[in-house]
Amino acid sequence: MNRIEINEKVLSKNDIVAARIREKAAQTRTAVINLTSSPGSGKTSLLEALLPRLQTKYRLAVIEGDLRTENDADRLRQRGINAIQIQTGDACHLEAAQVEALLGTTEPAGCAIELETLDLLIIENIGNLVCPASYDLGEDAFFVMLSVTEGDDKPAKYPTIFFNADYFILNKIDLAPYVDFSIEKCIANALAVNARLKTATISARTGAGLDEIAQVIEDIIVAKKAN
Ligand SMILES: Nc1nc2c(ncn2[C@@H]2O[C@H](COP(=O)(O)OP(=O)(O)OP(=O)(O)O)[C@@H](O)[C@H]2O)c(=O)[nH]1
Ligand SMILES: [Mg+2]
Repeated sequence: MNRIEINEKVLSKNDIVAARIREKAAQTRTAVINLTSSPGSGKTSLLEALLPRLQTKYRLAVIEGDLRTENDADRLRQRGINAIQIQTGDACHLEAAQVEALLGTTEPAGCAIELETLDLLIIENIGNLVCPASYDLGEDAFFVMLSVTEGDDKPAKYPTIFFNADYFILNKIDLAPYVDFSIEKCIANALAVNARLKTATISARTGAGLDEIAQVIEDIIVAKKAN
């Protein structure tokens, strides 16, 4: 019997849609960031603190993912940020098709976000350190966040998301003196999983470290424009 060897990776349906988003964002030179963490690490707080100042320079929008409520999109809208909420019902992660449906790549007439008009699209994924790790959303950069109340062993326990991430943001460092958490150990655990990971320690509450994150995002936007 003749055997045919197939060496190419078989793309999942999600990968195919993510590739379409990436292609579209390449055409419009829009930087796309996927931000995820466990529930309540401070993703929306970071966006609330950071985006009003980035918005003075760049055209941006946010897609918010949660199982239920418009709370996070409302919080950002109150700060003048263009935000659209996806409610997944029971699903623990966003899929590329849900993002594409808002971008109008399948139905231009009904699109909610025009990539052509944006320098930056941030997707705040559902709070979960497991499922979002495996779903490409067509992003240029994948940010994973953790906060100091969650335990410094989490990168070792949930390695896939840290392995797939580009940036690791450790939030709520203002609370570090009050909890049993070693920042050094946590970062070492993250780097042991992924030595390429860039790391930053911040407090969305006090503003510590936010200049660095703003610069990282700006660099991603500028690199996208130059491509
Ligand atoms: N002390 C302190 N509290 C923070 C900080 N960042 C966020 N919080 C608080 O943490 C809680 C959760 O913050 P959110 O911004 O809603 O977290 P999230 O990751 O967006 O949550 P989900 O979208 O529900 O997963 C809120 O009560 C925030 O005020 C921080 O840097 N320091
Ligand atoms: Mg949130």
